[in-house]
Amino acid sequence: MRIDVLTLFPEVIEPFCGSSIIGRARRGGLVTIRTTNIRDFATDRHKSVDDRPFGGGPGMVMMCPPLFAAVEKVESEDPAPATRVLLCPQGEPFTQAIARELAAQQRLLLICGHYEGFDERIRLGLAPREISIGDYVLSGGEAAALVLIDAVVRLLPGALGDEESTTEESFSAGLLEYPHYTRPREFRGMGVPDVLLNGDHARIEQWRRQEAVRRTRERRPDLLTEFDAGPPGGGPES
Ligand code: 9D3
Repeated sequence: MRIDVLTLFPEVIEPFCGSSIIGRARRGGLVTIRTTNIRDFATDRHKSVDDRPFGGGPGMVMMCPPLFAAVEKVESEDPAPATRVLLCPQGEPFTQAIARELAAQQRLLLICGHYEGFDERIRLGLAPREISIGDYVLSGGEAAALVLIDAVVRLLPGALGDEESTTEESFSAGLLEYPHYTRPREFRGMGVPDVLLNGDHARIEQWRRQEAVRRTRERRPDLLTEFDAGPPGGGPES
């Protein structure tokens, strides 16, 4: 996969994409990630990338010419068609299902803004998929692009080590994680549930599933299917 990031702050994108699982995937040739500074495509002597809104009002608006030039230049570097993504608060809420869809593409082109908004003709002319990462206000699209890259790259075949990948498909899919413990057996007066210490793997698995369901019911009831949910009002395990 190739991912291009169009941004005014390439220095924010680069270190994150060199570290951890993403860095390893890059070094292993699973993904090529390139950043392009939209400002390099400004056409006036002030290197403008934004301007005041027609009709007045607060803030600045990202203008069309530099961004279109950047998109055309970057897309011309590789014949594979790119799935264009505009990171913006008005976009479709990002989910694991969208991450899976994007991970199946050959090429992604992510566009980050840093202004009150984008000139509407960016949407008309580039027809990007618009994605938001949630209902809170960021100062720009870069953090959202990093979230998306992280979620997508770890899904590429071979990106996760053997140990990391197996947990993904485990019985707990769709539930929150069960509680984890490691050494020491006692820490500042806090112990470890006995069931985890006596080696009965069937009971351990049963306990973990019960705790995962309990936690999901308490914290994220919206994730529970009817099958997981148990009787309304909670059964004996709550
Ligand atoms: C405070 C400015 N807001 C006025 C109602 C509009 C606004 C414009 C630009 C709010 C945030 C931003 C910058 N945000 C993003 O570029 C962004 C974002 C986000 O803020 N939240 C969740 N997902 C995303 S993806 C891109």
